[in-house]
Amino acid sequence: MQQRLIRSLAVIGALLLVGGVMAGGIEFEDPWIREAPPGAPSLAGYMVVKNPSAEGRSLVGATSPAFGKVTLHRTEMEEGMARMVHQERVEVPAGGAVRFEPEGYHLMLMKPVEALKAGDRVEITLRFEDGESVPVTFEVRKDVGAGHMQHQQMQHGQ
Ligand SMILES: [Cu+2]
Repeated sequence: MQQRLIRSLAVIGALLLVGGVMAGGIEFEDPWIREAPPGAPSLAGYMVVKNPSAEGRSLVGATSPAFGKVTLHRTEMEEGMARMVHQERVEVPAGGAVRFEPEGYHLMLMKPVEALKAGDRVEITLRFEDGESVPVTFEVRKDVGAGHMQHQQMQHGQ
């Protein structure tokens, strides 16, 4: 009887974890990194940043022990060419969300310390303008959208 109760509690705990990471009112959903071929100079990280609070928040940077440098990027189309543009800040409006996804905003993860493969977990600390820093665990995955452009083939703009 007691064992069944413990098992139910474990299931509830797991469901809460699936719901996303909560920190300072900001919620990070589905954080993942696209697997890249070994030796790739950079990888891309994606997630959904939700801000259920009544105040707008701005993401201004990120760091990770797994990468030499992490910056905020956005892919923009210019005359039919995809181009990555560095973002000083990404605003997450009150009661809104910003999607980091292929062909849009992404975390540009440069100079990986070691090759990462699907299934690996990496911690990236996201920094907000108000000084709050939030560590988030990202999972490395193979890209599911085969139709997507290869990130490495795009031009880098600053
Ligand atoms: Cu980029």
